[in-house]
Amino acid sequence: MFENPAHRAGPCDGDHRIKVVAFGSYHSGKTSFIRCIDPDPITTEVKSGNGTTTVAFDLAIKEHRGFRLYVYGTPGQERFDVAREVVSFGLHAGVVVVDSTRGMTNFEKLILSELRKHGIPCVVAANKQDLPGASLDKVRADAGGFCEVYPVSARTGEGVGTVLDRLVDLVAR
Ligand SMILES: Nc1nc2c(ncn2[C@@H]2O[C@H](COP(=O)(O)OP(=O)(O)OP(=O)(O)O)[C@@H](O)[C@H]2O)c(=O)[nH]1
Ligand SMILES: [Mg+2]
Repeated sequence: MFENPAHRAGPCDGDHRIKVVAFGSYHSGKTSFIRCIDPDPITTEVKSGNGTTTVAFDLAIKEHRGFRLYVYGTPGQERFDVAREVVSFGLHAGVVVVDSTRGMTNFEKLILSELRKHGIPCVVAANKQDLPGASLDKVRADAGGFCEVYPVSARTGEGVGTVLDRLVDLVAR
């Protein structure tokens, strides 16, 4: 997905714009994460079962520590792989949003290893920490010690600011 490094934005290039892309499996909480960043995001959701699902992308725009962050949410369903590739174009950093009640899926592990392979800064947001079945330790173990993992609840907003701080640090250093 990130195979052409020439298409990457590289380190933040002085214009103070940072593009972050949120990945994760179906219903891990990516759109909710985006809404914590920007209460009036662009979304492309359709009805799915009792809820909704993203079919193209979400976009949150936020001024943060002197940077303008463009945080894109991707579709979780694997059949939307083309949309994910298009939205990922030129990313500075990635965040893998994981449902901590189920642990990291194989798809999320694959995304994480692709990001690492291409040297793209990334962190894991261990989401849904407000739920009783959530395990931060399990997500940390699934990440295999290769990536920083932060506890988040996209329902309460807890931990989202810490993830943004860390992403800015990784890109702007
Ligand atoms: N309790 C709790 N529920 C959450 C949290 N984050 C998301 N949810 C719920 O999980 C469901 C899916 O959330 P979304 O934000 O739509 O997940 P998504 O990853 O964008 O889903 P797709 O676009 O279908 O891949 C919704 O019912 C949310 O309310 C959280 O931190 N805590
Ligand atoms: Mg979504």
